[in-house]
Amino acid sequence: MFDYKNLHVQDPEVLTIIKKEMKRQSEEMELIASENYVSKAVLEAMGTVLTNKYSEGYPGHRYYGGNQIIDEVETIAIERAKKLFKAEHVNVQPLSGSPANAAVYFAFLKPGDKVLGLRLDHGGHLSHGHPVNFSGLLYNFTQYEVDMQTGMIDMEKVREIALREKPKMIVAGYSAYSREIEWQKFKDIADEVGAFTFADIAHTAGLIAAGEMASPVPFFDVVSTTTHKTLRGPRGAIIMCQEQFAKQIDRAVFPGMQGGPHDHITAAKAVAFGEALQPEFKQYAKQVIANAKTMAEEFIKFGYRVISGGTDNHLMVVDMTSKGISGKEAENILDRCGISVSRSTIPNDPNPPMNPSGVRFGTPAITTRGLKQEEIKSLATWINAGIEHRDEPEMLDKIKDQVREMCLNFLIPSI
Ligand code: DSN
Repeated sequence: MFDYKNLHVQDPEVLTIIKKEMKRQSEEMELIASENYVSKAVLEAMGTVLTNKYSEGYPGHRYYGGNQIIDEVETIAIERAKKLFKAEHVNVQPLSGSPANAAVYFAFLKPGDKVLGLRLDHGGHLSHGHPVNFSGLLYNFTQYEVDMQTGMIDMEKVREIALREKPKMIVAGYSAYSREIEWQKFKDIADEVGAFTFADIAHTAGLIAAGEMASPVPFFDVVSTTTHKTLRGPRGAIIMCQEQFAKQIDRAVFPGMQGGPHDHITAAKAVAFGEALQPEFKQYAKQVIANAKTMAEEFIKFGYRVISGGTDNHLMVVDMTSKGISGKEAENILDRCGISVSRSTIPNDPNPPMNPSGVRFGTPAITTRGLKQEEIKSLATWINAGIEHRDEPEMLDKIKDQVREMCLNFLIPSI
């Protein structure tokens, strides 16, 4: 990989910090559902002179000179994304997930328009209408919920709300929801009330691209995704839409929301899409799901309440109060053991978002490392031991050593 010899001479202070993070990533287990490890090729594409270029506009229509080569890289990223998701039109310029979603709203809505989105504490995303977010401030969101008994979305309830509210857009696709999404039912409801359909598949894009989960792309009006979660590309996003909305999406991204795209990231997106088109990526996606299912089963065996009783994708939300501990406390204890997780609300959480009741666990990163069901069982055992013996420093030290040893046997591709 990179030898960092220039950084070493010019700015050892920053290099020291980068090296500390490399060591942390190498020696700790990453169970944050939205994180992953890029390949060496993706990392190399990001560290290129393409970062030096300004290229407002689109291939063949730029507002700066010297963009003939940038046009080639953006075109290849677009073509690969179209093939990967079977999309009619793709914009590869969005800088990240929230800006992509802002562009989608900007393309389809006027401020004050009515929209349906899933509540944040039920698994939705901030940009799906939370009152502190631009989405909730600019648009008139009504939030739907998961069913408290099943932990799953009740499509009859969504239909009732849609018939009552008559939204202009319905948002589906979530950040902390572990079940298949009934895309076709969302589409049917939207058609019944005359709403646009918008899917945010940031979390499951890799699983969808691999054909391991159902895709909304062929029939939803517009679909956004980040490129760095299960899709395993650089930090960024894309928007896909039906051809009839292509112009309004492109205009909303540029000049509506953004200036120059990040061309070095566009190159890395192209590389990641190329990787996701390979047969090995399908195996990866299958294993991500198999690992998550095993992890959920193990947690249930250990007596944890897993929201919805399991998972169909790469993540699960676990109610830590079933073990007499908050999500934040669990996050801290697991950090102490060399395991990174993110605390999470549970549906109708009685506790505040900074100290919620749950933890969200995900398997994309550890699957990239090569972990399979056998290792997942060990990991779940250590997690449970850490939670149950949280007041025993020697036990926590022992778990940390075991985690580190496993990490050193399953290396990160880019380090
Ligand atoms: N921050 C991402 C996540 O963790 O799900 C979503 O934006």
